[in-house]
Amino acid sequence: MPKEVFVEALVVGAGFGGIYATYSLSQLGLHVKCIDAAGDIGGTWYWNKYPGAMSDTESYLYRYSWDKDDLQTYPWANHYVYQPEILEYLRHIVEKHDLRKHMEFKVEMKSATWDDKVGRWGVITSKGLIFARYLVNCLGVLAQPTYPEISGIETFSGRMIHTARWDDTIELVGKKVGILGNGSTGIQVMTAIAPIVAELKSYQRHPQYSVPSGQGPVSREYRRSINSSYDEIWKNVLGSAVGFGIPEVSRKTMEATPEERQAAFQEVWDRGNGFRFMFSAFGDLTVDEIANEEACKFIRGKIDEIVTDPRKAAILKPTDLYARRPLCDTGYYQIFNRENVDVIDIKANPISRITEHGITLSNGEQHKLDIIIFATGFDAIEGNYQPLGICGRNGTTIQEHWKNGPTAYGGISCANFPNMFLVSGPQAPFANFPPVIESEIEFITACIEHAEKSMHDQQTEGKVRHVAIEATEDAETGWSALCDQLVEGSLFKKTSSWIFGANIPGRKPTTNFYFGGLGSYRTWLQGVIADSFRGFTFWLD
Ligand code: NA7
Repeated sequence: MPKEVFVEALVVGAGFGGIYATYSLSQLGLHVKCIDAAGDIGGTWYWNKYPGAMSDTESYLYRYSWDKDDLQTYPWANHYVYQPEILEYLRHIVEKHDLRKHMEFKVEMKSATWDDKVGRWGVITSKGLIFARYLVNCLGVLAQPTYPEISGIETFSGRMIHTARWDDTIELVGKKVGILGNGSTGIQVMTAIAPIVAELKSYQRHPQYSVPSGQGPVSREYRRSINSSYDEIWKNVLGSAVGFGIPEVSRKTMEATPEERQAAFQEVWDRGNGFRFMFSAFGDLTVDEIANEEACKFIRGKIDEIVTDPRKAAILKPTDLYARRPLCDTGYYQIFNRENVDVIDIKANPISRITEHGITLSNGEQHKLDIIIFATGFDAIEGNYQPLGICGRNGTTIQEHWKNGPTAYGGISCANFPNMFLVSGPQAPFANFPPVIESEIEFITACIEHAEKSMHDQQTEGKVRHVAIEATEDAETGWSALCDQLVEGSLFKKTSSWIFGANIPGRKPTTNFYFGGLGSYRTWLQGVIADSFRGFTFWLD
């Protein structure tokens, strides 16, 4: 990369969002550059290459909806796609649409400063300076891994590795492995490695509710039926709340008889998928504690049926609400029937320290380990922006702007950060990410198209040189208040997880998502466009 580069749009990040943003903005005829700190495309799926990494959105939806021809022809073998298949798919899209020419890797954005006088961003990267009229941040939702603070961690003589920084050269066969973290990531990696390691110990803080994913090969007939109804499928997904292609019912749990309830839970358990279990049997599991407890009882019953050792089963059974990101698995509880797999309740018996040879618990028990895996999650959304020096109008930094918690109008734009857009930023819909990302990028493209047109129209009359589009403070505050209001009554608010930033010690939990549903969000976006980009100012100098 030359020391100074001038482009019209800079896309930061080359994952699902960055690839589509690069495509969409280059379709407008803009000079676009896309950079990523990673060595290649993939975003989340570039980094999260731990054993067993799999999307838990069904394969037919874990792709772009806009390439209709590709939807019909691109192969997928199973109901869920594993990480290498997702990377292969994204590479295929990039090659097919000749997007690599816009992309450069191992280029990290360090800071970005808006210059009002020339109407553009000056972005300092690890490889030089890029000037861009538009800055489109596609930094991902879960990109900053978090590590636990445990005394003695630096003394461990074995290998320590975070799942989001996996190294393919790590040798697991026949090793004694300890793992911290049993969220989506932890349960995937444990299920994958249990058969090959000598010992696997899960140091578990909160047990999790998980249901079968329904993974397995797809038949030709199934594929044919999906292909023949793809338009209808996407129409339903884009109009739904969670965007997972599942029925979203309103039936109330306690209005069903105990037998009907059992049958309804059994049906979604058999079909598979975490979101199906949470939203397709009954419509009130996430808002009614009594209903929620019925689902909890059902899953606890399954754990008792699956796990033969009552000690392990007791540790694996959650007692709190079923109100975190719903998990699904390909045989997670089953691995605890293996003699080489154990679960340790570190709430009852905390880790006292990591030593040279392994982990010591508070009761003095010592576990010899060769490898410690951290599946301990991420500093979600905000965490991606905190290390960056993003400075908007009048020297406002993003950290100052978000001192009371991260906000963005429509999840997309911040007041005083002109011509800057966020994809999967704070307060975007809590729904299946690919269709959320597509919706955001299509809206951002519409904003930029409008801004460009306004600028060019005026330029021909010799009136202006620059354009800047940004959310008003009122619009951003209003959106944030709406997000707070929408999450009221949700049981998700009563559990601690990354969804509210509650996994970061010392951070005040905030509403990081719009809980109004994908369909309503898309209707809102269309309304904003129809209403002459309500809530945005177009500043022409
Ligand atoms: P999650 O869902 O944030 O899970 C992190 C796990 O790590 C969870 O089990 C945590 O326990 C555990 N954790 C975190 N810190 C510690 C410490 N200090 N000690 C012990 N255990 C700890 O991250 P994932 O990567 O699994 O999933 C993130 C998202 O990726 C997921 O929701 C999907 O959207 C895809 P806790 O439950 O907090 O007690």
